[in-house]
Amino acid sequence: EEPSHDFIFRSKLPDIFIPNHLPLTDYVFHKFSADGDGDSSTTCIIDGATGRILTYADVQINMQRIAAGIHLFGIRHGDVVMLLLPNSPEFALSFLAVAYLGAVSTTANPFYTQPEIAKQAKASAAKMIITKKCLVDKLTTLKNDGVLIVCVDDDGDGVVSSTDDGCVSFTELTQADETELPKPEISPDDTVAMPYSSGTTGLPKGVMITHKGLVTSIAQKVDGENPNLHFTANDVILCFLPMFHIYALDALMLSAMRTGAALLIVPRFELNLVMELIQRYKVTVVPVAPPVVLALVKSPDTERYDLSSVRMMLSGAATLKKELEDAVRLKFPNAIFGQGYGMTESGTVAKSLAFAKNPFKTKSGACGTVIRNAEMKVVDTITGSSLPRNKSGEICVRGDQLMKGYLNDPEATARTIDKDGWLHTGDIGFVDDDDEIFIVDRLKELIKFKGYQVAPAELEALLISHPSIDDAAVVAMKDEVADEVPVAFVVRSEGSQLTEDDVKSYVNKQVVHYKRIKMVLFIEAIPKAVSGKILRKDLRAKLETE
Ligand code: AYL
Repeated sequence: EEPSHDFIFRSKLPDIFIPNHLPLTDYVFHKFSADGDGDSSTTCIIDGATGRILTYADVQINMQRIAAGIHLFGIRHGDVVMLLLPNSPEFALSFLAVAYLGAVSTTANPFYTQPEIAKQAKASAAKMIITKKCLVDKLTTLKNDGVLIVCVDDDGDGVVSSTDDGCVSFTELTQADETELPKPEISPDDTVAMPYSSGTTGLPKGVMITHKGLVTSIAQKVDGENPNLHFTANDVILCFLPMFHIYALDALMLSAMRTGAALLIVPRFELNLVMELIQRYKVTVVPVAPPVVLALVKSPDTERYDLSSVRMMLSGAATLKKELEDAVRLKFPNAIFGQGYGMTESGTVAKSLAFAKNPFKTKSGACGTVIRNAEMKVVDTITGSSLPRNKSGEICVRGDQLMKGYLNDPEATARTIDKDGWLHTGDIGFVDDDDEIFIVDRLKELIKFKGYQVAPAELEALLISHPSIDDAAVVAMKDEVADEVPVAFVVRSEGSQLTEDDVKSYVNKQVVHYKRIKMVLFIEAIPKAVSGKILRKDLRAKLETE
């Protein structure tokens, strides 16, 4: 049978020219180059922890010096540097320096346990880890294996501290001579960022995001006559969302820098501190995730601060319940509220057109409209054929913003991006009559705890490594605060007296807090298809009857 034509959805905004032949840092700082109109003496970064300010000139010179410093320590084009840092100016500077050099940043959660860090560092073949003093204890084995450890001085006083712990001081990088480093050659298809994501199935994998991909993703949001996400040089953009994650890296940090806005970097989310910072720095843009929306809606303290400077609030990374969105809109009537939807592998897929320079009317509960210079379709999960408006199916997206693929995993890459270039998100949703996208379900096995990824396969591998566990499966259970939490079904080996607490303590000490198993259910056998695939739907159904 001949395939009929595809139903393809596009942005309401026209396509634009995207200079995605440029290396990422040339593109991001173009405004401040010889042919740009930016003023480099304006604020680029405000360190929320100390009040320190870095101008666009400071950031660019530091980027070049750190690049020269990293180069002196042997990092070359294509080499991988792990960033293991909380949100900080040093995170931003390190990321930019690695990109400038043509090397690759693999970003990791600084709260990861020692084995989680080791797994990612080894899989990505990181040659250098940039971190903080308080985290080096987790890196001893890697250091002994020859990985170079760079430490940001905790006191930040610019004094080179002793290196008798075998670590290089970050100050040694910032004091390098930028004129010693010739401008590196970079191709648009070179990988620049490599966060880890489990995608639609299996273990976390290195997501190879190229210069071209990231430039495209940023441009789709903030470039053009009528940008979809209208950031300007007058904006102060708050950043407490984790910078190791694509949402903050792409949609906040790099998008802010492209537009000449100021980025207020906050190491962690603490509601009252955040509200005080909004008041003090007259923050205009507040990017959030659903748990933060809940905290804002519930807080009696929002009245105690002057939050009137906020003109835009955007939520992303997980499902936001419509009642919650309605409540936050009521509480901040002067701010435009909307959602973004994306995936580590795909960059931003959708953004609310309420954020455009010339905004459109949008509906509560929608996660945006597909970004410009991209195509989207919704496919029937059984037949694979594309569906018209108002019909739910798997969301697929195509465009230059997509990842190049998973590191060393062509099979997983081929499962995710098909031969026609469509990335299959594993999300179920539909497009309504006004081009707005609604996510209704998730096809993939991924669990999202407050927007953080929990890969069932990772927990299952840990469970099965226990001598008294024959088989195991992990699925999501609904949770009021976290949205979803991981729950384990466990098959005990013959004669074993293993308890729920035994299982929890075995797994939970090996993983970061949001991957901890919340409940254990013992079962005779894990339901599986003939192919060996775990029938997760059956297990989730079982959970509901518990
Ligand atoms: P990952 N509503 C519902 N689910 C969402 C939403 C949303 N608004 N955003 C993300 N998700 C889920 O790789 C969805 O299941 O990246 C999606 O496949 O950690 C999965 O999270 C991807 O999880 C932006 C705005 C990126 C948001 C993002 C989110 C990145 C989350 C760029 O501009």
